[in-house]
Amino acid sequence: MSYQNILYSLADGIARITLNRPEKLNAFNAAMHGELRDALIHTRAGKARVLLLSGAGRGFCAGQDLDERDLSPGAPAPDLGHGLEMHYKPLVLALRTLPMPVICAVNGVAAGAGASVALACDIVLAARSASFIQAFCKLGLVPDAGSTNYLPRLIGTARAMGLSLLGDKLPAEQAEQWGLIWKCLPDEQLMLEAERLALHFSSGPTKGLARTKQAIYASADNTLEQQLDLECAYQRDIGLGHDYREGVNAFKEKRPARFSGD
Ligand code: LHQ
Repeated sequence: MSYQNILYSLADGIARITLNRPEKLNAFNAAMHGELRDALIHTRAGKARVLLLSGAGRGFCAGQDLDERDLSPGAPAPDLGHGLEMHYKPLVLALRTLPMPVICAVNGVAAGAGASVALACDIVLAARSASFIQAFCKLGLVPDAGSTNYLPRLIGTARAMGLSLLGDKLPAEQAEQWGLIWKCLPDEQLMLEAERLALHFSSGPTKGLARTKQAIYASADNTLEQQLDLECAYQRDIGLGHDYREGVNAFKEKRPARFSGD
């Protein structure tokens, strides 16, 4: 597979996607969206057990490529909703529903929809020099690609509102302190830790981990009773598979488990 706007590989259960337009801080254009869609389909259909997403160069992603649209006087009014429907909504849903852990290594600034896409991932690591910017308000826009869902849930209304209405830069260290991301790491350790986690998940109980992320995301909309029912259904399903049996037997035999992912 050869792509122009991303780097992609799938080996030993680890799928890696690197946004690769470093001269534009990896801003999304239509071509990159097409390639991401294709790579995610391949990841889902292939033998991947974890996905690692990161960016090339000094930025993670500066959001929508602002050069892609002609907004000069006289140019036709754009339908921004169409772009969201066509590109961002499928991307966010593909990441959220991928049946495996998705790690995001935020190597530099994540702005606008770039921040949203990072926060759509299951485990977000960030370099100490990275930052998150809800840049939308600077363009007169509403936060999109899921930001209005993630931010209040992760950090509460007051902080979500402040970040979204002001567009201030949130340094990675503060993002970790606020609970927006999993971990902030020294720059030189970011990819080492991301790769360590990817390796860990590549031999993990993938089906159980996929159900775990599904259950946690579903909890935002469910009552306690609905969530108890969901846990019951998922656990019943998982209990029929190989990995539960292997996990318990490995525990009893005092050896590391050899999970197959089923
Ligand atoms: C860029 C971009 C960029 C193009 C940096 N596009 N070139 C929107 C509309 C439609 C529908 C769907 O949804 C959305 C969602 C959104 O994502 S809206 C938000 C769009 N993003 C932004 O508003 C962020 C714009 N970028 C910035 O504010 C800065 O570049 C940040 C704060 C990210 C980084 O600042 P610096 O580190 O100072 O870098 P820089 O500004 O010098 O950027 C480096 C280059 O990248 C530069 O090009 P140049 O040729 O001058 O070296 C920028 O023009 C280019 N670039 N972001 N989004």
